[in-house]
Amino acid sequence: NNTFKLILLRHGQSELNHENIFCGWIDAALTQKGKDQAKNASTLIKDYCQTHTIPLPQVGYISRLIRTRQTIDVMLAEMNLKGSYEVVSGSKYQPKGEFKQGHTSVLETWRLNERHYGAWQGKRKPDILKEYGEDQYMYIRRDYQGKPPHADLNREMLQEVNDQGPSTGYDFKEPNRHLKYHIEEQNDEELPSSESLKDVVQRLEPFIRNVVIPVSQRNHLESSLIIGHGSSVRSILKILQGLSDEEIKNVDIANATPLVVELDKQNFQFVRRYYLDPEKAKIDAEKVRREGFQPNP
Ligand code: DG2
Repeated sequence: NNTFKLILLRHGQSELNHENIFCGWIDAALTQKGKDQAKNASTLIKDYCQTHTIPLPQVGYISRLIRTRQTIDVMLAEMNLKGSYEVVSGSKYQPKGEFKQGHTSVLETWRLNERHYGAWQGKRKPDILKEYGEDQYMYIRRDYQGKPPHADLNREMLQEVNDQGPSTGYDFKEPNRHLKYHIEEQNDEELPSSESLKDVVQRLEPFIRNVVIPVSQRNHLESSLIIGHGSSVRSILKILQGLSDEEIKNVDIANATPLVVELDKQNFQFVRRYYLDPEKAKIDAEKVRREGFQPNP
């Protein structure tokens, strides 16, 4: 076993995924299907760790959005692991003690958040596709530099409900930023109001290099689990695998499909990556790409 296994996962289906609505930093919860997907993911991970005779992940990373927290909660319960949770606001971290087997230290960071989808947040994908046209829609969704128009942060601060509301009638609220991200604001983190994938890579890379890798290396961990979002998982692949701006355009990440990135234990260089259920991953990724083109995902 000369590789460290970094297990990447996009959270299970959220209420806004289900409604075909751009979510970004809106704090949507998981659907029942999303929770079931999280359970299936933990079964795959349990089998994987058993086959490779490595302990279940002793360290987990999640974003500050509730859909990743709910995903890991379901998974830890399913794997019989106890969890403790801690918010890390910057890109430095000093563990308070040793990591133990049977316990998972979960570190929460805004750097793993979905990209801020700007003014597109809360809007239906088919409506945006109609408004912008196919080329522009796909450019903003998938080009490395594609960026939606900025969100009106006053709305986000005031926690207003979207005027028109999504056509399905789901009553979502945008989180009050000052309440939700006060730890980050106190530490002078600059939080965005719209992001491209490039912006996500820039905010996430220091966390991967200064927290995830040293924590794994210094504590001789065999594996860790990262629960992120479509854009944060794509960013991690870009960072660790060194994918080009062109290559990353064609990568889509389905909900709750475990993706293992093996890194050399000596230098933490990329060795290989694979899905634990490659056939399902392929079919589901294609569906993600086509979101907006059909009425429902
Ligand atoms: C989706 C990604 O992110 O949307 O923000 O709506 O992973 O948090 O559900 P997630 C969103 P696409 O970029 O795939 O359209």
